[in-house]
Amino acid sequence: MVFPQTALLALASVSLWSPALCEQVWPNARTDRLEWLLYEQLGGYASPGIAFFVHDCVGIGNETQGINFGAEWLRNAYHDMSTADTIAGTGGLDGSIIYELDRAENVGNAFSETRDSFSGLVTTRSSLADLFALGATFAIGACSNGTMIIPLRAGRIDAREAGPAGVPEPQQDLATHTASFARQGFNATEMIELVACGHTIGGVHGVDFPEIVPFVPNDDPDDEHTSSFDTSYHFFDNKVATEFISNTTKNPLASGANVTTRSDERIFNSDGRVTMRKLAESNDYFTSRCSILLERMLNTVPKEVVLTEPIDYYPVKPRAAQIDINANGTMTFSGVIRVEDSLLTSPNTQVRLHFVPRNGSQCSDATPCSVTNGIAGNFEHATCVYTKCPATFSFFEYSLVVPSGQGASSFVVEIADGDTGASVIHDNNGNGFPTGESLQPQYKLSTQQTFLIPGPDNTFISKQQLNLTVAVLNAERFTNVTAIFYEHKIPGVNTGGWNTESVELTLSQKVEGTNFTYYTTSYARTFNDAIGPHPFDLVATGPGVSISNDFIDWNGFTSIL
Ligand code: HEM
Ligand SMILES: *[C@@H]1O[C@H](CO)[C@@H](O)[C@H](O)[C@H]1NC(C)=O
Ligand SMILES: *[C@@H]1O[C@H](CO)[C@@H](O)[C@H](O)[C@H]1NC(C)=O
Ligand SMILES: *[C@@H]1O[C@H](CO)[C@@H](O)[C@H](O)[C@H]1NC(C)=O
Ligand SMILES: *[C@@H]1O[C@H](CO)[C@@H](O)[C@H](O)[C@H]1NC(C)=O
Ligand SMILES: *[C@@H]1O[C@H](CO)[C@@H](O)[C@H](O)[C@H]1NC(C)=O
Ligand SMILES: *[C@@H]1O[C@H](CO)[C@@H](O)[C@H](O)[C@H]1NC(C)=O
Ligand SMILES: *[C@@H]1O[C@H](CO)[C@@H](O)[C@H](O)[C@H]1NC(C)=O
Ligand SMILES: *[C@@H]1O[C@H](CO)[C@@H](O)[C@H](O)[C@H]1NC(C)=O
Ligand SMILES: *[C@@H]1O[C@H](CO)[C@@H](O)[C@H](O)[C@H]1NC(C)=O
Ligand SMILES: CC(=O)N[C@H]1CO[C@H](CO)[C@@H](O)[C@@H]1O
Repeated sequence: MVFPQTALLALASVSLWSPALCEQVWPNARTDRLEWLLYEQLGGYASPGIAFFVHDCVGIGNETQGINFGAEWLRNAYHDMSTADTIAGTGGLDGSIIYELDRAENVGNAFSETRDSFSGLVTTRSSLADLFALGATFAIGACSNGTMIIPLRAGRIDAREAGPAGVPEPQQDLATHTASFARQGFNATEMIELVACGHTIGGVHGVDFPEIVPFVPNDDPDDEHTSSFDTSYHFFDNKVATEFISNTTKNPLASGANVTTRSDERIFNSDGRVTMRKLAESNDYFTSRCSILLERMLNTVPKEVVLTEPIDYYPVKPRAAQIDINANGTMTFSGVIRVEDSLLTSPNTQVRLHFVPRNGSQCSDATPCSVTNGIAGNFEHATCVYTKCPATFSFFEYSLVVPSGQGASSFVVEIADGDTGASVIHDNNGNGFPTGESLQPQYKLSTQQTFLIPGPDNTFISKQQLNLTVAVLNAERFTNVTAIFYEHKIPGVNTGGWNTESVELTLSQKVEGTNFTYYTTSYARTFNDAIGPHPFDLVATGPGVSISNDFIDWNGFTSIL
């Protein structure tokens, strides 16, 4: 069946067709990368699965060794943030902690472990500071069994160097802590609450704090001599408060033998236990106060940083789109459509893509521009590490060949219930999903190769080469077709900025029977750490015209070994 655009518009006015509600317009350079990491936590299409590190809170940590990954990711975010000066508008969640690990206030493995878990995911669209916030939201969600979902905003900027010291330490007195929390933007009541919110998971490691948790000769030698804050140290609940109020707490910072380091006791008692009693009375009140204060903590950033709106998921999201120009005068649009499972209302539901031809030409029986995939075409499923996910997703592959003169500037996605016939058009808030067909890497013609080359001192270092072919539509408009490659300024650390290299592509040939022209280049990079190549950008410029295709992932290209 053929679906010209005019027919689509006519159908849209029929009552069976209701427009889908979605505020976000795709693509969004500031949030799309984090949307992917946040909502495709497990499974999914090329998901790194980083949230698995904190499944059930402890995650890949080992409770018998006293290692709780959820607790580490939350403590990491607080320590990075807690040197903020909210009056001056400096510091906050900015990733500066990676330069501050030699300080006594940052003792323990939590901070280097969190850095190493996330640094491979740093891109120009996901700063280490954003990833630290993401990690904390994962931890809070996983430790609360999915009941506390902290809204995540994007846009934090990584510091290039250490900031001032000032993480609170347990031997400091109440006045010092009150002043410290005021500097961080939390008043005396909020200080009590935020400390309780942090100290509901994990505990104090005697290997790092022997003055708080003293070494006992016959103690279990494996658990880093960890003494937990409450009896549910892998669960985000108000036991930290109930056990404190009932005077049964084993929290080493509240009832430990060393009175000097009982900072939690001093803080929790500072208003005559009024706040702790309220937190102890209701777990719902506890988690709601913690949600508010932890969100504020994660959004504490230097004054020049502008955060995005909270990142919602797209009910329908294009993924891994490829456009190849074929030798026979056609072009192939292929890729993956991610669909929220709740939209797949019956086992017979069909997902149809309707492409809008370039320059208003019409689809026909001879040259159709729709493609349909049923539930059977679902080849992947994305879910989350919480018991209850905000959304789960299915993935549908598509491939459509059209004459290159017809092309396609955008498409809409129709989801049709196979039983009732009811149909919903997802049109990206009225914009359609743009294909960006005018400037496209050629996945079938490009190749990527990795090999070892002799380095200094008889060692070998890795070299990666991308032989890139790009198809440009109506190339006469442009004087320059340029690829912009990014490399980390600091190998291995993966933050602290980017070196960019602009490479002019060379005109190769006009593709017979089409208005596309191939441009090529060969780009080689050497690297001495495991961090893969960063996505690159393409730009075509000419008199009064400029188009771009940004953030192209190397993973799409064929690798030859
Ligand atoms: C006066 C303020 C605070 C002091 C003095 C303090 C002190 C400490 C100490 C000494 C530890 C033991 C660390 C270890 O052995 O690994 C700890 C653990 C922890 N803190 Fe705090 N803290 C404070 C506030 C906070 C806040 C506001 C949060 C988060 C909202 C937080 C989150 C955590 C977490 C999650 C752990 C457990 C880490 C693990 O088990 O690996 N702390 N804190
Ligand atoms: C956790 O640590 C204990 C004690 O060292 C060890 O016996 C156990 O195998 C570890 N478990 C995992 C899952 O690594
Ligand atoms: C987590 O939530 C699910 C239902 O949402 C429940 O069945 C399960 O017992 C909860 N787990 C814990 C540890 O509370
Ligand atoms: C802290 O602020 C909250 C509201 O933002 C207020 O209810 C509370 O009384 C304040 N506490 C102090 C000690 O000022
Ligand atoms: C108690 O803690 C303080 C501060 O860290 C330390 O100076 C002192 O030696 C500790 N006392 C004992 C008995 O460990
Ligand atoms: C707990 O200790 C405090 C301070 O010593 C005391 O006022 C309170 O009555 C005790 N509470 C219980 C439940 O024993
Ligand atoms: C043109 O080439 C493409 C890609 O090889 C192929 O899928 C398509 O069927 C061909 N079309 C015609 C009309 O030969
Ligand atoms: C190339 O573009 C011209 C001008 O837009 C158009 O008339 C012609 O049909 C196109 N040729 C092909 C093969 O697409
Ligand atoms: C990639 O391009 C380089 C430079 O033009 C060339 O030497 C090499 O043979 C090409 N590699 C492949 C696999 O085509
Ligand atoms: C276009 O390419 C030429 C030759 O490679 C180069 O000299 C010039 O700076 C480029 N112009 C732009 C706007 O990139
Ligand atoms: C006649 C016409 O509208 N031509 C346009 C077709 O699409 C290309 C690429 O978007 C434009 O450059 C042409 O102007």
